[in-house]
Formats: sequence, C-alpha cells, structure tokens
Amino acid sequence: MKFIDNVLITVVSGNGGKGAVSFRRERFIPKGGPDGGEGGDGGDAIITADHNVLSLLDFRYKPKYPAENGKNGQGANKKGRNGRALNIKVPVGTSIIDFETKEIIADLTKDHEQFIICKGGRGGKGNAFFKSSTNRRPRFSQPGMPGETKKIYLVLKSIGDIGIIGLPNAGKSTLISKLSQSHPEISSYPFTTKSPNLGVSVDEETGKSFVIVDIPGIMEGASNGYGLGLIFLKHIERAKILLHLIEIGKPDEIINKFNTVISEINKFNSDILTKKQIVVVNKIDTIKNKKEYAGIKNKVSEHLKSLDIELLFISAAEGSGIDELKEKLKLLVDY
Ligand SMILES: Nc1nc2c(ncn2[C@@H]2O[C@H](COP(=O)(O)OP(=O)(O)OP(=O)(O)O)[C@@H](O)[C@H]2O)c(=O)[nH]1
Ligand SMILES: [Mg+2]
Repeated sequence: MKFIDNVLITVVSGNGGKGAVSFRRERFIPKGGPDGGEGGDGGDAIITADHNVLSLLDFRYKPKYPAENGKNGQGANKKGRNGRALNIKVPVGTSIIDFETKEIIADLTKDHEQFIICKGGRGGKGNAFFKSSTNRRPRFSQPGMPGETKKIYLVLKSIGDIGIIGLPNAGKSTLISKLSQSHPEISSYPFTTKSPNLGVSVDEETGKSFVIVDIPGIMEGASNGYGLGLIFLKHIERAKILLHLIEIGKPDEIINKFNTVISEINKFNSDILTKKQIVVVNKIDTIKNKKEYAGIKNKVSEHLKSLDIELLFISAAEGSGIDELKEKLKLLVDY
C-alpha cells in the first residue's frame, strides 16, 4: 500500500432549494391562496473517521467533494426534498487543516468521530409563508441559501495501533508481512523501506483487527538527519504500542542496539517513549547453539526486566514465535 500522508481537497455543501411561488387551483375555487412550499435544505459535507479506511490514497484521484443540493419547493405546499449529506470517510488519526488559515479544524482520533465541515444552505421559504393580511397573494418566494466551499488538507499522522521500530535490516518488513496481509519489499540491505507500510492483522475468531505500521529503520544519528532521519516517527506518534524489533547477536550488542534506537527517539519526541513497549528479538534461527541461545535470552531478559519491558524471541523468516507474538499484541492492544 502506497503511503500518502497528506492531500488537498475541496469540499462543498449543497445549496438550499428555492421556495415555490404557486397558487391553489381547484375546481370551484377560482382564486386559491398561495401554496408555494419551501425549498429543501442543502446536504452537509461531513468527515468521519473510519477504521476500515487505511489510506488517503484515493483522495489523490478525486479532488472535489460536493454534497447534494436541496430540491426546489413545489405547489400544494410541498417542501422540496433535502439534499443528501456527503459523508467523506477518512482514516482514524486524520487531522483536517484549513487551506486558507492553516488552522486545525478538527482532529479525528477515534473511530466514527465526525465533523461537519460545511453546513448545507437552508431552503428558501415558499410564497405561502409570506401570506399576510396586507398581502394575501404574495408573488415572491425566497431563494435557497448557497452551500459553503472549503479547501482543506487531510493530514494523516498515524493510523497504527502498533508501530514497529528498530534499526535498518532488523526484519521489520518481514515481520509485518507475517502479522498481516501486507507484502512490503524485503531485502538484505539497510533502508529497503523508504516510506511507511501498513498492515492489518485480523483475528479470524473474533473478526477484530489492529493496524500495524512498519516505518523505515532508525540509525544512530537519525535525529541529526542520518539515514532517513526521524520524520517517519510522526507516523507512530499515535500508535498505542511500540514493537521494538532487534536482530539477535551477543547480549551486549542487543542491549546497545536497543539503547541506540531509544536514544534517537528520545531526541525526537520523548512522549513517544511513554507508550507501552514490547521488545522482540528476531532471527533466532541464526543461533544454532542452544546453550549460547539460552545465555543470550537470560542476559537480555534480566536487563529488560529492570526496565519493566516485555520480551519475546522470534524468527520472522521461519515463523517461530509469531503466534505467541500475535496473542501478546492482541492483549496489549486491549480490545
Ligand atoms: N535469518 C533470518 N533472516 C531474516 C529474518 N527476518 C528477516 N530476515 C532477513 O533480514 C533482511 C532484512 O529484512 P527486512 O524485513 O527487509 O528488514 P527491515 O527491518 O524492514 O529493513 P529496512 O527496511 O531496510 O530497515 C532480509 O534479508 C530478510 O530476509 C529471520 O527471522 N531470520
Ligand atoms: Mg523494511
């Protein structure tokens, strides 16, 4: 899935319908009174966060979103039909920013959260409304009020429940491909991933799902712009959980790698580190010696226990530990 993190669109609410000018015409009533009905209201333009929408990509191909106009009023006091509201569905975690003022109009952080961007124009009154003792046969009605037009940016900060962080080449993309239907590029050189990948992990029993974000690798000095820098961290700012993936090696190496990534993130935005974390050591298939493996496990768990961080060992490539990891993530996401 190609990752687009902002789009510019134009949203238009519907115009109100015109009020009718009409007079009652019935047999034996030669000069019936006014009976022009009012126009229907224009449809509102509404933006709704929806967890089924994962990307802003579709908005690239369709820049304008008009709601329906209200219908004109009719004779016999018939009100025109209201215009249908336009409901634009965006990913959870979308901010709406006014193109003119650059102000944030709304931040849709929860599923089903809605915001009316443009109110539809009200329908005009028909001539029946204007009947009075001094003007019993008004020959005028109101036009409908015009709808509003707004140019807005949709900006996606994050839509992930789980953000995968780690050094380049740790196996992040391999892991997301095992946890979800996502098929990102995987390769043995660093910085294979150049923009975030999204995956949805669906629990076959309950049908519930969570979204995982795989961002480009973070290297030492990233906060000074090395590698791909840290700009992609904004995509996990709203993730609930950090999954820190580390390639297996000597215990000290694992702990050093852990510290490197944490210290770079800390320089970017230390709030990110207040999230729940789980450390996952990957590529355990490369350590064949059982004693050596047990030693690594012990040392690393000891270290992370003191930090109160959960730890798991897996092989993303061969699949060992993946089921256990899925179970753990389900609990952590807490649905
Ligand atoms: N032996 C072994 N190799 C693995 C495992 N998981 C991933 N790899 C390999 O590690 C290399 C890097 O994997 P990626 O999934 O592309 O790693 P990444 O963290 O997404 O890398 P960047 O996007 O470059 O940061 C690839 O050659 C993978 O095949 C594993 O469990 N065992
Ligand atoms: Mg990758």
